[in-house]
Amino acid sequence: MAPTADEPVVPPAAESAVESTAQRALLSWNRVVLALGSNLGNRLETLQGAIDEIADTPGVSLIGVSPVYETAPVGGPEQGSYFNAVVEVRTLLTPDLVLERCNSVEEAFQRVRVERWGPRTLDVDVIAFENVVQDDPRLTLPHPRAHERAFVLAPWLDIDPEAQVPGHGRVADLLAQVGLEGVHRREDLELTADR
Ligand code: A4P
Ligand code: MG
Repeated sequence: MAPTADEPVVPPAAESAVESTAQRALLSWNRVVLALGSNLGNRLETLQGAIDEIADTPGVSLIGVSPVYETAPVGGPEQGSYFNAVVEVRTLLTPDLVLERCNSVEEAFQRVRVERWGPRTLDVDVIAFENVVQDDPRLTLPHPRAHERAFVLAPWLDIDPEAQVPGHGRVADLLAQVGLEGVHRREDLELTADR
């Protein structure tokens, strides 16, 4: 029946618009920062292998890979120096699935958890997931110690000079406070995003 003059006519929403709105709500590409550390075995090969595994994850797209830093161990028993790096990804995965993937990558490199802060072939931590702040001990966001660790802040700043640690401020300012003692960029080494 044709509408009368005083009846409002609401045109139906285009189906494609409805679909893309729904998809946006369900699937958004979130920005995630991951930190990698290794101080056993072939450290550079391990970090590169981990980056390759991260890049191969469905729903994960690698955006940036930092330089390699050689760093003095922080905390734990006496142990050798670390190689540390930071990668930035965009992902469709939830925070829990990102952590699960990080744990699988660690396992693939035969990480054995013997003691907290002890030597390890590979540690992959979720440093930040967008601006999410959560206190869950299984997955604390941002990583509870990232803002005070030069071995995370220095490589992160290299790939994103505007980076912020949610709730703590700019990475550049945090690194200026913490200082660069014990962290040394290895100009002679390189990690790559496209292998
Ligand atoms: N967990 C909670 N939040 C997170 C998160 N944001 N990312 C839980 C990753 N894991 C998170 O982790 C212990 C528990 O933390 C897990 O059950 C996880 O669900 P883990 O990797 O099993 O153990 P860990 O790494 O020995 O302990 P932790 O507390 O993560 O140690 P950190 O703080 O990561 O420190 N010195 C140098 N120079 N370079 C390093 O890379 N790394 C460490 C480890 C110590 N000193 C270092 C370095
Ligand atoms: Mg860890």
